[in-house]
Amino acid sequence: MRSGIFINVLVMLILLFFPCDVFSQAGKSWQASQETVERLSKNQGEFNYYEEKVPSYKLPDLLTAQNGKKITSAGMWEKIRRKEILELFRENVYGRVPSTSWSESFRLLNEEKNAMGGDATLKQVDITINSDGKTLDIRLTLFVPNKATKPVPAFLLIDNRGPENTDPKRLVKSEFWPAEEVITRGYAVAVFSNADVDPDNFDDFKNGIHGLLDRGERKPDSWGTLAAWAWGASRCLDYFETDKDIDAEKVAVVGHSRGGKTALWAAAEDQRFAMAVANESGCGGASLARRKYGETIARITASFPHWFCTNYTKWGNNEDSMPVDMHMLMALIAPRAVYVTSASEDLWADPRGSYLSLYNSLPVFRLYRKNTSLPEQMPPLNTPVKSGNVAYHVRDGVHNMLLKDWNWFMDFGDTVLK
Ligand code: GTR
Repeated sequence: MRSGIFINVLVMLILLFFPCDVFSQAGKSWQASQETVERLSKNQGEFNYYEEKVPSYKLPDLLTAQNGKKITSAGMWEKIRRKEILELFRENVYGRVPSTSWSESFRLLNEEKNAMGGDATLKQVDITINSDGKTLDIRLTLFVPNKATKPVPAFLLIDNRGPENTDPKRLVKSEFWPAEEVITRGYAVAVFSNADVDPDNFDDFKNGIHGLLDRGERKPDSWGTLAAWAWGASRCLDYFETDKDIDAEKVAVVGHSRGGKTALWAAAEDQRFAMAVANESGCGGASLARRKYGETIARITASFPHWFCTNYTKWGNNEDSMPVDMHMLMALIAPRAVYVTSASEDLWADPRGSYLSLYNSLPVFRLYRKNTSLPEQMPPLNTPVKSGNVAYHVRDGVHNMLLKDWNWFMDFGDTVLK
């Protein structure tokens, strides 16, 4: 009798502390829980969360060049098609970096050899951009493992959540940037704040790096804020190339949400990045626009008009005419590594659309490594899938980046960065 009560209490406690879909979906290909679909549909009726209402669509062909020629080798991809697609993304989505000349310098502001109880060295570096006598500082915070005997690979976070997540003194610790855990795994861990490069508000492109480099009237393909942040990530990589503790050929750029969109574009634009991690990057990031599931182009360009180039607004409610879709963004990163993630409750960022984007980019990864393949079905909850240089997981829970996500990034890093 007493043991019956005990079991009942135990079951109740388990159900209380673990989301039901963790159990009901164990081992099965992930699908959105009906309860979440209904709840979100009720709260945000103008957006689609029903899989059965996703329109049929045809993705632009990755391997046919604009002149109709079929791309059959990595060489042809690099010489012809990759360049075409990169230009299409500059023109239609993120915008072009202006050609204004600038210079940069690095200043080590602080170095503590005994950080993290002796496990790491902390370096704080100001990257100063100079153009026509105006300057802008990007503050880079970096921990390097003290036990390393050679230059180490690094994870660089584009921080869009504010300094409370990235305390250099480590009095406040956050799973969003779990620096201790990354150091323990033998990587360097770095972060810069996106706001240093361009504050995240719509001020008609007067502040941040726009204020320094933009000249004349804005054009429909002038760079937006995401492209500016991506450019900032590349400046951190410039610094890594000068730091003998870092293996600059093995740097992963990591971002969450708007930072995830940025990480993908940073790696597409700058082929020095060895890996991109796009955590729950959603619309304008990994998820396929043509599915019109969750956040849409019309919505994102209305709520965040400064993120993209003006041309991008043309594709709101007109996705099928857009000359690119996001599988092509993943392909721009090939053959380097890409890790895409989703969270089970974060349907706004369209988990399935994010997986399908990666899945549909595989023909390009295969030009380099024939046997790269992912299952057609999404993997089960909390079960990363990886093949060659691509990886994906859908974690249980809400929109966030947690230690659990980072541990999987590092597992993948162990195979592609070490
Ligand atoms: C949301 C936006 C998403 C995502 C997110 C974030 O409001 O709709 O596209 O970028 O912000 O960055 O947290």
